[in-house]
This record gives sequence, structure tokens and C-alpha cells, in this order.
Amino acid sequence: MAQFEDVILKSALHSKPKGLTLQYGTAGFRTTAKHLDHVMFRMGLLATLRSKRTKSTIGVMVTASHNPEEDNGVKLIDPMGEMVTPDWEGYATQLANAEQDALCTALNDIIEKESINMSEKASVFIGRDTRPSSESLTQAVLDGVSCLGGESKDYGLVTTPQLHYMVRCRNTHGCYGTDTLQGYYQKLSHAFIELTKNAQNHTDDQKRLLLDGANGIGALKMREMETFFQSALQVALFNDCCSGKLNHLCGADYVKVHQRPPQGMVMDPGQRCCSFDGDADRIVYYFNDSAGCFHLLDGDKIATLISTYLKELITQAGLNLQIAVVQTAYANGSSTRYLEDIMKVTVCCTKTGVKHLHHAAQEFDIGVYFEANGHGTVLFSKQAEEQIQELAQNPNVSDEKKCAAKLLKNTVNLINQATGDAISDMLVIEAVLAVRGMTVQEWDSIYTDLPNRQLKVKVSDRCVIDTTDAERRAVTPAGLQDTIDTLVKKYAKARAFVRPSGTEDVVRVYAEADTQESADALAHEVCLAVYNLAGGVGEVPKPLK
Ligand code: NG1
Ligand code: ZN
Repeated sequence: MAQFEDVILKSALHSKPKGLTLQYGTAGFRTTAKHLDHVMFRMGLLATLRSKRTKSTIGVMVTASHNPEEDNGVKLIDPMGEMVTPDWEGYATQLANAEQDALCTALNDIIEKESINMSEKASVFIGRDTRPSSESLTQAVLDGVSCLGGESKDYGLVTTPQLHYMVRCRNTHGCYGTDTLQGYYQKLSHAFIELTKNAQNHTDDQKRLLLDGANGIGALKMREMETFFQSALQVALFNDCCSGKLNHLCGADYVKVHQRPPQGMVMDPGQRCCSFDGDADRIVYYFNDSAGCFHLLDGDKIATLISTYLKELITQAGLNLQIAVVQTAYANGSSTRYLEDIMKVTVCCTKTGVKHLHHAAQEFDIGVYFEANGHGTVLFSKQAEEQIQELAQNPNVSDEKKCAAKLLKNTVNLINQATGDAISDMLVIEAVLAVRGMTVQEWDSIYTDLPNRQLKVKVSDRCVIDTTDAERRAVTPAGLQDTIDTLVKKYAKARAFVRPSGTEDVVRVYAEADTQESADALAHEVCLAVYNLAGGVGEVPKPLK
């Protein structure tokens, strides 16, 4: 194993604690940062193999997104900026869990299974979030890449979607954009400025947006981007990463799950606000009304706003393109009903995790996908993009059609099609509101969310829960689904489901019903059922106050 000499030497510096096993989950590996050095080194190795196999640049992002600051994580990015395929997720798990003396055998297995030509060149892009542990963990990734002779480019501090974007730009040889931060800022800000030129009465008041940066990388990158906007947008930044702790009492996940504003933000009634998560791939909007009542506009409301806008433009442009919205079981029932019954848009439901949504969205001319937590984007098929381009340049069409086509063209340029991107999504939303002359209150009133509650239960082994039907029904343990069905029947307009989390060691419980009291009571009762039937540990779940 002469080719692994360097691996053997360096892996000793990134050794695996005996017996520790981890799983490549919903968004890569995620756990307490102190258990991750060997995983990072090995993901450097694996990314190099993936690069040799695909003859393309592969990305490695060091982040644990919305998890607490003490955690960290890593995920691989495939050539078009997508998540890696299930086969390679499997390899990642095998490689991460191989004991120290079995590492070279595990590497060899992958090389043989994938018939990898080891003399092929390899190129790996690396990025990291602002966690204190991210810098040294990045070094471990770089070590892994160099051991197998790969070339690496370290982007340093970037948002997760920025790294996805760089990978896609590199592998499309500049067709998608330039693989630099400057290139990213220029492409997005140019499209945004072009779009908002179409806004009537776009006053300074309407341009004002409060942004909670979750004390993370998104805040730093928004600061960098500010100068590119030429006053088309005025962002007031809170939780800006200067002093507060990452994701602590702030950020998109906190706001969505707790259904309350982040700490540290001063909100005037009616003021439009939004929150990024810790690596800036999720966004949610919100405002307080004049009675002090909090209104959340989550991923479902974002998908509705964007798909309605795109549908209108497509009709105006006279294009025959099919538009669909992809959701998960967490989508609010009201949003699904509105999209299907009122908007007459195709709606699909997939398992949790953007890789599933992304995949489903690729099946349509225009696929809008959002998780309720605010992670999502829009995908345009090659054919859809070509039709839009052609129409925008065609001198023989009516002004109305041309105008719609130009708006569509700039919207395509504003969207990060590699993955859900909080910065890009925010700009799309701001542009849509401006172009349509719509307030956040008008957007909110498109439909009314069914009251809902998300809770979690600790069990000794969350794998005892197996699900089907896009995670809406539990197959095991025996009796759990029947119990949930019986509980749901007690409440009006109710729905509930449970699934093991892919990023935390918990079982997630979701319930919605006609009133908040009913949603809370149902969620609590389902938690008790999980606790009793799926091996709950620790305190018995208490009812919400
Ligand atoms: P898990 O922990 O598997 O529920 C969470 C989110 C996912 C996705 C991933 C990756 C919820 C209910 N789940 O996954 O949607 O965003 O994190 O970040 O929001
Ligand atoms: Zn994230």
C-alpha cells in the first residue's frame, strides 16, 4: 500500500477514538466538535476520491448550521453544487467509522468498488463557518486532501451556499458565474438592482429590512455585500457576530421552532424582519403587528410567494412551462391546500432533507422547493432557461411579454440553483415584494397557517422508529401509528407525525390543529406515546404551559 504511506503517517495525527461511530445524516456528519477531527481528515480523503471519480471539483463544508456553537459538522458537495449521492453517503459512513488500523482497507474498498483511477488529478474546495472549532477542523480536511495528492482551495469563512455556488461555477467553467466571492456578490446584486428598477414607489421605508444574522457567517457576508446594493436595499443588521454566541436565542431555527422573535432585535410594529441560520442556508421572515402579535412567514409562505410570482410571469410571458412546489411533511396544511386548490399548482411531498426536495424539484420545468424551516430554492430546467432567454431577446414580441421575460431572466440570475441560500432567497423575496408593491402584511394574509407545534423526545435508540409515506406514518414500533391516529381524531383539522432526526439524537414530533391549544395538547400526547412506545429516556415529557 505504497500509495497510502502518507495517509498512514498523517492519519495517526487525526486518529479515531476507538469505538466511536457516527452516521452521515440529513446534512452530513454532525456532533460535538471534539469528536470530529478524524472525520474531517477522512472526509478530505473521500472528497479527493470523489473528485478523481467524477473528474470534477468537489466541495467540503465545515459547519453544523443551526446546532449549538459547541457542535460542528461536515458535508460533501457534488460537482453541480448538490449533495453527494446515497452511495457516497454510505462510503462516508464506512470511512468515518473504520478503526484506525482498518482505514487503508476501507479506502481500498471504495477505490475498487468505484474503479477509481488514482493517477487522476483531484481538486477540492473547502469552506467553513464561524465556529471556534471550524479553523482547526478545516486543517484536518486539508491534510486529508494533500495525503492523496489532491489540490485544495480554502475559501476560509463562507456561507454554506456560497461554497455550493463556487463548486458549481468551477465545474460549469464559468457558465454559471465566477467562482469567487466577488463574482457571487456581483451576479446577485446586479440581478437584484435590475429587478427592483421595475418597482414603483420603492421608498426608503419599503427598502428597509431588519436582519438577524444568528451571530454567524451570514452576518459577516451581508456586511461584505452591502456596498454592492447601491441603496436598492437597506439592511439593519442584528446579532451580527461581533459579540453574541452563534445561534443562541436567535437565528432562523430558534425563531421558527419557538415562534417568537430573536433576542437582540428591536422591532417596530409592522416592520419587515428576517433571520438567517448559522450557516446562512435558511431564512424566515416575520413581523409584529400593532397589537404586538408575532407573525411568522416560514418556508411555506416563501414558496407560496415565489411560486405565485413565477406563475404570473410565465402566464404574462405566454410560456408553456410547468411549475411545481415541493414540500415535506412539516409543510403547514394551509399552505398545501392554498397551493393546490387556489393556485392550482402541482405539489409534491418528499422526505425531510434538501437532497430529497432538490431531486424531486428537478423533475419539473420550474421546481420551487422549501422546507418549512426556510431552507429552499428554485430550480429551472435547461429548457425553461433557454425559453426565457430567447423571449427576453426576441425583438418581435409585445412589450408585456418582453417585460415578463426580462423579469424572469433576472430572477433566474438572482437564484442560487445549487442549493437553498438565505442571502439569495432574501433578495428574491425583497425583489418580489418590491416589484408587486406588496407589504409583508399582504404577503402574510395570502393564507392563514394552521396552529402547529414541533417538539422533541429523547429515546435510547431513535432508529427504532421507521417511517413510510414521506415520513408521515410510522411503521415501527408496533402500535405507535395506531396510537397517533387515535389521538389525531380527538381534534379538528388535526395532523401529527413523528420521525427520527437526522441531525440530533432525538425523535421529532409535529402536530397541527385548529387552535394552538389543540396543537400543543396533541403534540404533547404524541410525545408521551413516543416516550412510552419507543423507549423514552430521561424526564417524561411535560405539557406545554
Ligand atoms: P432533522 O434533524 O433530520 O429533522 C433538520 C431539519 C431538516 C434539515 C436538516 C439539515 C426540521 C424539522 N428538520 O433535520 O429540515 O434542514 O436539519 O439542516 O426542520
Ligand atoms: Zn443551515
